Amino acid sequence: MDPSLYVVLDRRASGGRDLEEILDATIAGGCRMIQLREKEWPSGRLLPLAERLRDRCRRAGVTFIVNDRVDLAVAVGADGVHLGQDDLPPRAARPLLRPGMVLGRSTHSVGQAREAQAEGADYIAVGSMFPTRTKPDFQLVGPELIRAIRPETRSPLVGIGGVTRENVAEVIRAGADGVAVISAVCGAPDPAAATREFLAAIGAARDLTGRRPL
Ligand code: TZP
Ligand code: MG
Repeated sequence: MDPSLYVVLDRRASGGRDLEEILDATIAGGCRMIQLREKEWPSGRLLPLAERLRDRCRRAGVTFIVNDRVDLAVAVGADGVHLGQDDLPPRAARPLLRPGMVLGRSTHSVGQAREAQAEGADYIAVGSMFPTRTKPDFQLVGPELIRAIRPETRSPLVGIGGVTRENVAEVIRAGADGVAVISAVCGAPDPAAATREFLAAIGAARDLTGRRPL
């Protein structure tokens, strides 16, 4: 798992383009970890899309994670599932997953991050880093929360929410291993170029912190 730039594919942020097109572009730009986030489609419609994205990720050796849906993640043979605070907690979800599947958890406080760690989450997402239009009910916690959680865990920490090529360095400098982004890649006119620029900015910020990639 390399969450340096974790691109979350969301149809609603993709400007009418197919998610396959965005996926191929971001992989061409160097992205190594993908999430499918679809909150409206019923299972029967979502399954074939998830299978197509899984196939493309598999061919490229890219980690493929499904948001919210443990059942769908297992059904399509995804590499993992991402669960928010309103979803199953890791302790309840883990027994449903295949051995070795990645379990990610969204957190908004030090307490939630401690709980995610104690329950065996494989990575911890922390947000929202900055204001975002993608999730109207976001809780603004800022990169300061990464700074507060960092000493408590060796689990990969991923900053999410309003992250752009301009502000990503702040998140990495706070101690994040990577960032998860929706609109800054899915909504970019050229998602491959956006990905390359993100990765360059992340690499440069890491050089300053002395923190190594996972
Ligand atoms: N969780 C916290 S903020 C957020 C999620 C899913 C939205 C991130 O989207 P964007 O477009 O990268 O701000
Ligand atoms: Mg969720």
